[in-house]
Amino acid sequence: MQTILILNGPNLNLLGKRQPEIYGSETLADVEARCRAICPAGIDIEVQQSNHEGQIIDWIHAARESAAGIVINPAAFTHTSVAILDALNTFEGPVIEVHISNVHKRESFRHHSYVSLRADGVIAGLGIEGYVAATRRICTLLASG
Ligand code: DHK
Repeated sequence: MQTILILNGPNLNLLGKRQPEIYGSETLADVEARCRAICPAGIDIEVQQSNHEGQIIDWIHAARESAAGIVINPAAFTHTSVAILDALNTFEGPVIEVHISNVHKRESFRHHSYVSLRADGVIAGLGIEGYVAATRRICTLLASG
């Protein structure tokens, strides 16, 4: 069994309740159910969320041993965290960066991403369907070896 780690940064524990006009009304539990539903046999997902940068870094380090790919929505850490970029650079599998909203249509401070320097793909503005697209892409990459 291979695992895809789906990591979420600060405030995404409130997904579904927080600014639904921007982030929608579905929750992280919905993200988990939708992503698991499209995984073929032999691939499972693990969804994690933290409001703490160090915890996210620790999960990325653990993923070096336990995960085949990472889907990451670093939320606000996208725009600030060299440390999360450095952690992702220690991970050898595919990494897809997801933003629920179209960050390029929003404030200019959201236009820059440190994580994009490592990501193999970047998805923005598809709502939580972005997680599903990212998970599908990682499944494809894992299947192609
Ligand atoms: C989520 C956040 O919390 C913001 O800080 C980012 C991202 C955008 C999203 O669209 O998923 O700027």
